[in-house]
Amino acid sequence: MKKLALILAAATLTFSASAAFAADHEGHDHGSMNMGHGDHSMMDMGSMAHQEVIDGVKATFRVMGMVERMKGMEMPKGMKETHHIAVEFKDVKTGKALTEGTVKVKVQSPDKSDQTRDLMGMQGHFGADFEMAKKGKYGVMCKFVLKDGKTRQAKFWYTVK
Ligand SMILES: [Cu+2]
Repeated sequence: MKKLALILAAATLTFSASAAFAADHEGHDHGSMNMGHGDHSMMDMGSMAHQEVIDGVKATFRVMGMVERMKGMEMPKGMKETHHIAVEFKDVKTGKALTEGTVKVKVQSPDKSDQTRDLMGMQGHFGADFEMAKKGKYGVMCKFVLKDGKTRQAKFWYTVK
C-alpha cells in the first residue's frame, strides 16, 4: 500500500510538471506571435516620418533611433549621434528609384541650435546620423539635387518623445 501511494505521488508530480511546462511554452509562443516580431521589424525599418512630392519626385523620410537600430551591438563610446535620418527618392511618373545626387539635411533642435550634414548614398537611400537627444520638436529641412539638376526642398517636423 505504501509503495503504491509513492508511485502515484511520483506520477502526479511528473504529470503536473509537464503540464506546467506545456502551459508555459504555449504562453511564450502566443506572446511572440502577437507583438514581438512585428514590432521588431518595424524598428529595423524606422518609422515613416514624412512623405512629400516635390516637382515630380516623391521623397520618403524615415527616422531611426540608433539604440533600436543597433540592437544587440554595443554603442561606440563617445558617439553623440542618436538618430539616423534616411530619405528615398522616386520618380513619380516612372516609379523608379532615384539614387544619384547630392542631399543635405539641416536639423533644428528644440533649443534652436542646428546641425547640417551631407547625406551619403547607401543601399538605395541617402542617410546620415544626427544628435537628437533632447525631447521636443525638431525641424528637418532637406535640400537635394538629383540627376536632372533641379534643386528641390522638403521640410517637416519630427517629435522626439
Ligand atoms: Cu541609411
